[in-house]
Amino acid sequence: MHYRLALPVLAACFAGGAFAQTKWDLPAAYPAGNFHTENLQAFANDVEKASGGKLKIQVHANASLFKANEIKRAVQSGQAAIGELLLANFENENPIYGADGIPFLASSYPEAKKLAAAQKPVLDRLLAAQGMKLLYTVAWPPQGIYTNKELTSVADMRGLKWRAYSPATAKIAELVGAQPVTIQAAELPQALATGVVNSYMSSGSTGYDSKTYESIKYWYDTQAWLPKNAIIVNQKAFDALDKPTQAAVLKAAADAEKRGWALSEEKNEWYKKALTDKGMKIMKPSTKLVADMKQVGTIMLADWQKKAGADGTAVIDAFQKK
Ligand code: PCA
Repeated sequence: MHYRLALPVLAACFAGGAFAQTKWDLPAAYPAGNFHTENLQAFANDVEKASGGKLKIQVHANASLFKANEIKRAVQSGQAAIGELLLANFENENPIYGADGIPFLASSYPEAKKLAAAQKPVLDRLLAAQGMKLLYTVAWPPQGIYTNKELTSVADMRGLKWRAYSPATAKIAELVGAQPVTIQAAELPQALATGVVNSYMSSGSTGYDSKTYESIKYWYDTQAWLPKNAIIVNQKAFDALDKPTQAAVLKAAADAEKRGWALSEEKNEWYKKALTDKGMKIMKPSTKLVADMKQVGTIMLADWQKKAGADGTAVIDAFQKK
């Protein structure tokens, strides 16, 4: 008798939404301790709190749910409601994704922010056409060259076994005569430990995460570009949330963007010190090496502009204007 009365009351509560919780899986490609992932986790916590527990986002770090280059399609198809991707990974789909992967186009935090703003309207349009929405982006720290060989010019890079993470980093290898192998960050520690690769370009962040200091001696601090991670959401999944929860997601995303960029810049210094403490030498590249790398950048920019057409022109114009 007792139960007969209580159960409908409980059921009414669920139906009324008081306890209804939406759960989103968030595939991410970088280790749990990486600053991007920590920022993502803070974003997820903020959303859960601000939505009063109505939306719970479960972060799956280190490519444990999907490989880095599969996350975009997973979100597009709704296999995951939300995900983190490295924009530059998708340059072959549309050059606009690769604007922040061109060496020496935007090579400082202020420039990277300008480029992010210039890219955003086009990214919004491209993602919307695929049923997705951009929530926020955060830059990686500036990219430098990991190698065991002392580099005086790019001629010294010939024949290196080069880890690439994107079409652009593979292209660099081609231009300098190195042998590119594409390896996602989650598999980099093993590739280094087994000698599959002996060089690559990335941030101090990934060098630290992947324990690159155990097999590689130098990092040339070329500050060549700052690629961005983007958090994207499936539009239908977003639209299915009630209005206050949508607002909570957007507010948490704006906060995460601000916090993430600040964290990236702050950690950039920390990573360099951490790598030094682990025995690596942080090298200032020679004038010749910088000039050579800039030439590589010039070739890649011209190439990119040819492929990127009117959208590319719009992005570069907006970047240079502001
Ligand atoms: N780390 C990522 C992408 C850029 C970066 O700094 C990686 O190496 O895969």
